[in-house]
Amino acid sequence: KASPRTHSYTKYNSWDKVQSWIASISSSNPSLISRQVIGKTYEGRSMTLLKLGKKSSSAKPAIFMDCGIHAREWISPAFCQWFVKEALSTYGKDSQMTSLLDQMDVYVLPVFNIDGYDYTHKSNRMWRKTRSRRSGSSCVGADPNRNWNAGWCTIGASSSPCSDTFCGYKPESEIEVKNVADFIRRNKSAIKAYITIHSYSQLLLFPYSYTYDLAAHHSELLKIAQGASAALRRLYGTRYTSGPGAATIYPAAGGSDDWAYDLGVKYSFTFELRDTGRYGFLLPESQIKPTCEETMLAVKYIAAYVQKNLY
Ligand code: PAY
Ligand code: ZN
Repeated sequence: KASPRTHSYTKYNSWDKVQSWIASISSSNPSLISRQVIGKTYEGRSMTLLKLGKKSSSAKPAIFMDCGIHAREWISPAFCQWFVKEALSTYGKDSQMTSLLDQMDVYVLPVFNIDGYDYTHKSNRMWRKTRSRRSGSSCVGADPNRNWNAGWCTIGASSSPCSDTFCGYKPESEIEVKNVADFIRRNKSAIKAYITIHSYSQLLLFPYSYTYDLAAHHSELLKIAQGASAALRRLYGTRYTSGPGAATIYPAAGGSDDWAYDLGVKYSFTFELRDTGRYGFLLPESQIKPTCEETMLAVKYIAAYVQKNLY
């Protein structure tokens, strides 16, 4: 069993490695981290959610962050692992992290689409979707970022099971989406921010993607995204573009950020990490460290804003 110290944060770890890391890191520091299984994937793997935060006798507001909705976006789970490590190692040293974990809980789902992630390591590096099957179609999986109940399958999604953007047979047809949606619904009053990590394109997106209509909190979300992008850029000069999904990348219905926002989670963001296409999904391992370091600054910027603007 890998201890959190021997785990490599600068490699793209297989699901088996991530799974043993989840077990060891959550038992390494019981006063700051705990874990809970929120359900199983289609293929039966346990979806373990980590909760970071100082134990408190009263209810704490929370941030929910997931990585690896799309199987091939390997830098994304690498970032969630990095975030957990950094949170634990800087608590008590970095004043912002200390105050964040004292006052709030941060839920981290290290790999959302575990079946797909495992498949990209073993069979097809460019797989994007889940691995669900249904009789009547020989095509496998649905797009877990088109399967949420937010303008479901109306635009930028396909109703064809063989498409890479297949929206599924109905909203939350994918068990992984249902498990996370159920958790967020159950904890709706605590969850103040939703952050989902994708790659690539270097964008910081916020609602909406299912419509060109501006979100009710558009100017506040834009201001936060621009502040977070500026913080990120300060480290290595990496340029991000901020804006609503539909106008900034493309219209796409059924996404998790729009769903969380419409549920009432005001601070809802989608990161598209490095790069802008040179390597795309095949970002070299040598870029894991700088990518994670700069992304930490943006995520911490958003967290600090949320902490100061609880609602
Ligand atoms: O919010 O509009 C949104 C979602 C955008 C992402 C999506 O298609 O779900 C963007 C893509 C992603 O990360 O999956 C971008 C990558 C490069 C892709 O596959 O096109
Ligand atoms: Zn993605």
